[in-house]
Amino acid sequence: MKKPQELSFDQAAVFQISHAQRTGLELIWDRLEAQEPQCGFGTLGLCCRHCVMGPCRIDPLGDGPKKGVCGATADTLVARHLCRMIAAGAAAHSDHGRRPAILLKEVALGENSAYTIKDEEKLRAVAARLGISPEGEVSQVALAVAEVALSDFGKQDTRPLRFLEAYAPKKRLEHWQKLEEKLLAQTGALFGVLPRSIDREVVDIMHRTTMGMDHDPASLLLQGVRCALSDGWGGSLIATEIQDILFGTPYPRKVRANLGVLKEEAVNIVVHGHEPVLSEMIVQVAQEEELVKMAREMGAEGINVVGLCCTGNEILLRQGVPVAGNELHSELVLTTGLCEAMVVDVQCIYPALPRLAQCFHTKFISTSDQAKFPGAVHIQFFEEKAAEVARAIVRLAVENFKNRDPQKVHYPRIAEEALVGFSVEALLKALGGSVKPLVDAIAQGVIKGVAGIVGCNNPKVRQDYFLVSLCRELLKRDILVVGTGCWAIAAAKAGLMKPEAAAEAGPGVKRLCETLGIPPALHMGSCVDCSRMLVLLGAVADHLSCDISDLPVAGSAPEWTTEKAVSIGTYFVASGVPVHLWPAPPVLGSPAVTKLLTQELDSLLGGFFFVEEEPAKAARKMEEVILARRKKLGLG
Ligand code: SF4
Ligand code: MSK
Repeated sequence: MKKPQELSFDQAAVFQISHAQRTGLELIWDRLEAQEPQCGFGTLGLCCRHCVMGPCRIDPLGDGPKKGVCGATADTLVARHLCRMIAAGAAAHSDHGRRPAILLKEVALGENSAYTIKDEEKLRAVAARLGISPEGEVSQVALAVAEVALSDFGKQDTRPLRFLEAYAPKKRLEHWQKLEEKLLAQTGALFGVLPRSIDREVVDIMHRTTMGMDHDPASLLLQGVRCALSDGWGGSLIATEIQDILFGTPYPRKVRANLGVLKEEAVNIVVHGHEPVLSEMIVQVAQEEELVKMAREMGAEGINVVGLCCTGNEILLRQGVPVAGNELHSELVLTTGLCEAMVVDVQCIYPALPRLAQCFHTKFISTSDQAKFPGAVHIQFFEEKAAEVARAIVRLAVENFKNRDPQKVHYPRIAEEALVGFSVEALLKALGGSVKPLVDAIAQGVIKGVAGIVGCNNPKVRQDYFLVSLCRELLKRDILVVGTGCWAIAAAKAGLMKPEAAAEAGPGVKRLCETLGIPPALHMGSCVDCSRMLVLLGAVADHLSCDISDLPVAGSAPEWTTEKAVSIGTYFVASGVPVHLWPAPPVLGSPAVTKLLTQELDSLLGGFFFVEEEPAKAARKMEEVILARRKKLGLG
């Protein structure tokens, strides 16, 4: 058994893992150990179960087979598998985006009175961007925006997504169009890159990766690119923009992060998953007098709602609700013995959680028809009855306070302060209304460039070590860091989101942060909010009349876990951003696909993937990319 400090870089986690090890509670690291050694074929992407002539596997080095039963090669297997990962990731983000789009339509039509439009200014700005008249009745504008969003999910023509056309910078849009024309002229075959509709690109991948369909790795990967673009400039962007309209655009606010946000004297409700639709309502009803009174009658001081993962990020940024941790904290938070309820919606919710909750008094409450868990209490969420459902959940948690066993309470009183909420609108405000000061800071060499860090925790990597160390390495090199998801929570827990943390950065980042009053690591939101980074890149590119692939920027997903991260990485690469990954994706079984991803995509799209195991080495490579682009721009 590994020592807790080998498993996590976060002292609160180390404290809690030690407790779990002492008391015999099973955690994710134990299950990883039980799986080892993990399957080499799977690690290399060399297994296939797409039909029942299989399962097939390919042995690249030994005496085993070099083809599947149907004749599929390693290149096909690897490319098909990666494509399906992209499709699954894009589907998750985009299905998330569909929900607020439908809700906006219902609110506009007066069919749902539980929600309102909180940010009318953003609604009118989004409408104007989409070419819809921003004037007139709010409900009319909202309906028109919702209709465009919903049509991007299901339209059947071949015109690119309206959201992509409206938001992608001019030169990038031209680049994708020309690429399609060039490939047609060179090969006589169609290679689509521009997404037609969000649902269609996922279906296309599921179709073309069945037995006996597309076996050409380049063709498969280009469809992967198209599908990923339908996520970044489509489903995720729609999620972000419409959630801002319905729940408010984030602006900077001070918050607290880590397990110490739990309160011993209060009813603790942990909300976990990705969507803000229910959690916003839980935060709201938990402040109602009747429920607070009920909590007091139970002997608690009040009700303490805290977030986890990206549901946590959503309400952290918009409501200032404290966040208990990122992905690998989801079990640890239960082991504190302080959670009256864990309420989950969708995505990144370990099926182990209900079993662990049963070791305590915690009610594990699932709410989505798409994410049910054996051992959970299921309280179905209906948007039109949002407040009633949220009240039922909070009441259950409050009633459960009496069942808390003080003997089982054990938690670290560790939490950091952070300044979060850097939406594009908030950043522009901090910059005085335009991206010019940021562009000037880059052009004058005050900072070298900007890096985006995204993604998850992965028990194969010491928790938060890569996320935090990479961030520190980049800041030291005078590269400003922005990001989302579990990285953002890691950076907040590590204190990198306090303005004072600029003292750790190089002189340029320090000066910029002090001038603008911002921290050196900027929290831009949840996983779907990676779209905010695309919008920011687009604004800078348009300001300079250049392409994103000209900008001194780089990205990283250094502890990635989910298929969603593959889609995110791919849409950044496809938008012209080089992206670092660790761990390596399951593609190394095909040298041809590996070469495509790490080299050839660069000439097609202006972005590429690279793998690096050490934070300092990854930061150096990202700096090299940024410096090379500066040189090309004549910035020295
Ligand atoms: Fe095997 Fe081909 Fe079927 Fe895959 S599609 S399981 S490689 S026969
Ligand atoms: S929650 S996708 S583990 S960032 Fe968005 Fe974290 Fe990755 Fe889930």
